[in-house]
This record gives sequence, C-alpha cells and structure tokens, in this order.
Amino acid sequence: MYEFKPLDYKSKSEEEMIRVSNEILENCSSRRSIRDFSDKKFPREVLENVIMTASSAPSGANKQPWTFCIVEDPKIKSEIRKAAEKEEYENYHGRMSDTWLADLAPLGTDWNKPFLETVPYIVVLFKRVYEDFQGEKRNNYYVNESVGIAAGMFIMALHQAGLATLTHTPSPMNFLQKILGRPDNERAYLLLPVGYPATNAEVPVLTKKSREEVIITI
Ligand code: IYR
Repeated sequence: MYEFKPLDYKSKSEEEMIRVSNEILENCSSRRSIRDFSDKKFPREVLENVIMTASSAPSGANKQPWTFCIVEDPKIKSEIRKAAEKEEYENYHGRMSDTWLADLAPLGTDWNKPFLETVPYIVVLFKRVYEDFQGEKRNNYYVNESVGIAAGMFIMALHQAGLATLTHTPSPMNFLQKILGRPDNERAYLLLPVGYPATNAEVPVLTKKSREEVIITI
C-alpha cells in the first residue's frame, strides 16, 4: 500500500477556468505537424524536460511502460533514415491501399524522409510490453493507452516549449529496435523528429472537426 498524502490542488474561479481553457484552446490549436525542419540545435535540457513531462502521464498501475530514446548521433540518424525510407518506399509502392494513397495525396507526402537527418534530435518512443522481474515476464497494463497519453503530452509540451515535431510511423518499425539495440520487451511506438521549423516551412491548409462533430451530450 502506498502512503497517502493530501492532494496539492489549487482551485480556479469559473471565470478563470473559462479564460484559461480558451487560452489553452487557442495555443494548442496553433500546433502543427511539420515535415520541413531546421538543423538548428537547441538545448538538450529542453528535450529532457519535455520527456519528463510526458513521463508524468497516467499509466496502467503507474508502470510507465515507455522508454524515450534520444538519437543525436548523425550516423545513427542516417541509418534510421535509410531504413525508414526503405519501408516507406514499399508502403508507397504497393503496401498501402489505393484509398489510403488517395487520402494522403492532398498532404503531398512520399517515401523520402530527409528530415530524419536534418533534425538535431530524433526521439523514438518505445512501449514496454512487459518487464523482466527476476527472469519472469510480467506484462504491463493498458500499454497502448498509457503510451498514447504520454505521446500526446510530449507533443503538447514540445509545442509549449517552442519546438515542433511530426508523429512519424514508418511501418513496420521493428528496424528501430534493431538499430537502437533495444531489448525484446520494447517495441517502437512512434518516431518523433524534433526541432525548429525550417524558415520556409509550409503546412497544408486543413481544418479540424467542429464542436458539433466531436462532442455529443447525452
Ligand atoms: N508513414 C507514411 C505514410 C503516412 C501515413 C499517414 I495515416 C499519414 O497521416 C501520413 C503519412 C509517411 O510518413 O509518409
């Protein structure tokens, strides 16, 4: 049994809640996934703080079933680029359905992933399917849910810190486990190139669903 202590909670007035939630909405809605990154470096401390923010996420039985692997070695980045482009080439030339390709066409994506070498850091988020407990495999709980929440918090914290990323999934991603020498209980979940946007970065003009489309009240 854990020791229990009083919750550290600061209440807000209703006016303040409305004001703050509107500010959060405005700020978070300005976040965009980008594919054109600058090679400009930023302090590693920022990235570590963002990762630790993500790692404060709720998780099944507080197992925190994740590892954030920071890749800064240019040789490894280019190895990752090569392996990712190999998979993506196959995806774009036969593995993805026609409907899928048609859905992606307006985004203008293809199998080329130069940003994997441009960015100062790639973060590979691994989910930890089980833990080794004295030679015994003990499964973690709600692993996808837990890691998904941590990934969302990572993305928002990074945005608050003034940096950008892309949730990249060059599937299948098992090459990352191999290149990065990760153990069998870790599976690549997301690949997140991190950096400043390039000065000429462009993003597609797209809209998000309206309140009426995403909220139902019963
Ligand atoms: N992983 C590929 C294809 C791709 C798939 C989806 I779903 C996207 O939203 C965007 C891209 C790529 O990164 O190009």
